[in-house]
Amino acid sequence: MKPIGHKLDPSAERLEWDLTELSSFRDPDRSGWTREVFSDPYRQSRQWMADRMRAAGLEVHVDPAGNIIGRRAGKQPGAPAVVTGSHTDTVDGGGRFDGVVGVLGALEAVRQLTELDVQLNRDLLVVDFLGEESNDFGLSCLGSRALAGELTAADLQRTDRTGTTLGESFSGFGIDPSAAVGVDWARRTPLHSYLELHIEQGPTLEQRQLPLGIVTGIAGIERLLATFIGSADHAGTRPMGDRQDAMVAAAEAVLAIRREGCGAPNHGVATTTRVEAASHSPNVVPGLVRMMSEVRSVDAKWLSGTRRRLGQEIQATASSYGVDVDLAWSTDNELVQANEEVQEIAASSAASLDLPWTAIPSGATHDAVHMASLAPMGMIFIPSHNGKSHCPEEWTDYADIAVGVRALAASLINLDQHAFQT
Ligand code: HGY
Ligand code: MN
Ligand code: MN
Repeated sequence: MKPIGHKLDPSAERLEWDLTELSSFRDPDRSGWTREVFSDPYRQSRQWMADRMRAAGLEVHVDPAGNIIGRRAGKQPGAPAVVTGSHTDTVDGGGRFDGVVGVLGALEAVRQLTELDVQLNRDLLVVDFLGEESNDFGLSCLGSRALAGELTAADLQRTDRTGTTLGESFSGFGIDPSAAVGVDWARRTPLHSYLELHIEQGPTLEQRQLPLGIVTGIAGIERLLATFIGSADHAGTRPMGDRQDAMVAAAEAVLAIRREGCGAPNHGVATTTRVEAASHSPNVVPGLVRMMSEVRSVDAKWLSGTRRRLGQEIQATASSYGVDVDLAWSTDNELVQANEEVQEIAASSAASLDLPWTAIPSGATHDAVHMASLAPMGMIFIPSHNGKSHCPEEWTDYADIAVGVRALAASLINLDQHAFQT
């Protein structure tokens, strides 16, 4: 590691200013710092982001999939680029740091390289990926998924709860859906590596009082949309022993999902995030109920059995209530391992700055999952206060973000010099 590392001194004040400004783009009708994909606050924030990238000296364009890309030219034009970035959309009721730290932190790293007159050999690309968060269409990581060639024409037909298709949402956002599906710049021009800074979104780093995590792998996610089909009845007249109550069958399934996650032998989580009766009347035995759940794990073997285990249990229980159930499974993303050499570079860069770190799996998914199919991938985590995320209480101290940016910048400098062995 060149002596430059010890000169890196990212500004917590600039980071605070940028994060505070970006957080002001929020949906006033929702809690937290809500800036969901395709929303007006998100649309307005992307012009601000492009302007901030330009102010940091980057050459900015928006690719056909809606990703904002800032380019810092390297000394060797044509050499495969080093890529960093993350997302700036949020969940409904989300916080100020998830994803944002990886984009604004990368901007601060760029400012640092420029202030220290560090010329990289390779182009450095800073990307604000479109729509990383899971959404009503049941598809996360829209922009990075498209870059990896994993967004399909069929995906464009997915509908949200209003019946709007994903393709219509792209169009309404000024993105040509077919161009998004066909975006191929990242597959036509080889990329050297991808490294993303992100909050941990869990309690480990704070509990262990460590400033950095080097991510070993990113959990696979199995998503379930279950439709329970019973028989609607008058809630006041239908005898209890003579019902086909879709809500009861769904309630049993919610608990089965929880038992699945609690039963994981090594690592696993399982969550039901939505149960909705088709009728919104309060005096009807639910005849049709939709349930949205997900199961995640870095244990591929265990995760591969979840559809079978849960399918059997949910079907059998529903049947005991005289309820049919349709189980629509989808793999949101496969389990992905971080590249060993990128992990080693991030770890040795941290060590060269006398920053302690630990290896850590990611239960959360990230754009890095899809970027891993385009270049050797790695992630650096910084602590989340109380391990909270996807809620207004999400918090990371600006000083901790600055430490993460130091590690990111040092790692990017070392990645720039690195010739991969594998
Ligand atoms: O769902 C996730 O893990 C990510 O925050 N989108
Ligand atoms: Mn995120
Ligand atoms: Mn998230």
